[in-house]
Amino acid sequence: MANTITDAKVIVTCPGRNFVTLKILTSDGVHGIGDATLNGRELAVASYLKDHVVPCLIGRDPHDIEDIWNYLAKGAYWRRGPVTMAAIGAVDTALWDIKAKVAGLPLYQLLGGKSRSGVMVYGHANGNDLEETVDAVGQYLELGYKAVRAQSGIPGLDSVYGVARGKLFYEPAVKGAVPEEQLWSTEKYLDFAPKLFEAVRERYGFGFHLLHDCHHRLTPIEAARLGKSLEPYRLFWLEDPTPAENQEALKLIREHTVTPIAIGEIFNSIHDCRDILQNQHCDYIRAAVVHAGGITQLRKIAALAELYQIRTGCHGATDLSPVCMGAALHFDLWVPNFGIQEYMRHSPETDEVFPHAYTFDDGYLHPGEAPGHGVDIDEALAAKFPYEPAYLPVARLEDGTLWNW
Ligand code: KDG
Ligand code: MG
Repeated sequence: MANTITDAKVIVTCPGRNFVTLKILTSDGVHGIGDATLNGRELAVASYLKDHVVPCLIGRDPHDIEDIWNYLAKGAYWRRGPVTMAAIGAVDTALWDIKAKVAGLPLYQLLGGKSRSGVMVYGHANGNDLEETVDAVGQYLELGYKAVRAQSGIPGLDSVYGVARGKLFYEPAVKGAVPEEQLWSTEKYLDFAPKLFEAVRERYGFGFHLLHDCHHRLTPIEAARLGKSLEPYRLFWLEDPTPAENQEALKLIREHTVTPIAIGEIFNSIHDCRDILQNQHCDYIRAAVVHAGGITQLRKIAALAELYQIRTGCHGATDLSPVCMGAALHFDLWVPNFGIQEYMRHSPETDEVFPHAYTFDDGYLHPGEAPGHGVDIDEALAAKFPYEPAYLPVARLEDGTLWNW
């Protein structure tokens, strides 16, 4: 009898932070899993999957990945959006996992084989002030990282994106029934940022890649000024300099600076990427397996980017589960126009809930050779960590105006 999808479970677990995982079961006993986590909106995706997607999967051939993708993306009539695309991304990832397991091959072999021996990753160095952050960069270099992102506390601001609160693992979501509010000052940031990168290069030189995330906070001309002021420190990239809705902003930034631009972690469709890629308004595209509709759409985005020598730099924060990381690493090992992969280590509890085949060695991750994407879920352990409401913070300017977090 033909192999069919017999069931799909949506598993919500909180081993330190919330994750939504889809597990698809098939008649010949093979299962696949996909990440469906959308930070701060987890239950919306869980419901979308349980109530509207899972019933449509039962009885289908799990090998019809492209047809199922189109069925879910076009068949819903209501297209795109982070909730829909995270759900589709989870189905797609689980189906690629199944196909590769049935083939008895690691997923990267089905995509076209390896294009490199390892996946260069960047780690997150952060500190409460300039000194602490510069020291933290050194710790990552000692661990063998070839690329480090630096984010620092800013004089005069209480809490800043990217800075851990006394923990080893930075986690932007804050537990609680409603989001925490934080104050932001672009003036203080722009005054401070060049001093940080000057100090990092002065201490450690230029023999490694240095990255920074603006996290959508600047206006186009402010971003242009920052990019220009950071040119002497030769960043690998400046990420999300402005909010991505106004894509023309990148053109203005480009006219003023040669600091490379990365964007796209909140994009969920190839159509979000299309104009930016075709106009060569970025150097790295950050769309991720989970939020951009899985491997099926991500590889189309990468193929479009390749035409313009734009490289990939997949989002890999802690809210993208180890399942997403595993799938991303297979994609990264294969994709011809690979740039870099973000790697924020998950907590030990999370790693235990999601046993995985990927390994870190000397600045590179490798997805491993296990059939599929190499990541599973320990359901019994996951059940011990029930969902806890948590949200990303909200930012306001010092006069109370709501701003981009
Ligand atoms: O859920 C939001 C986080 O993933 C985001 O704030 C992390 O910007 C981020 C990054 O570059 O990792
Ligand atoms: Mg970012």
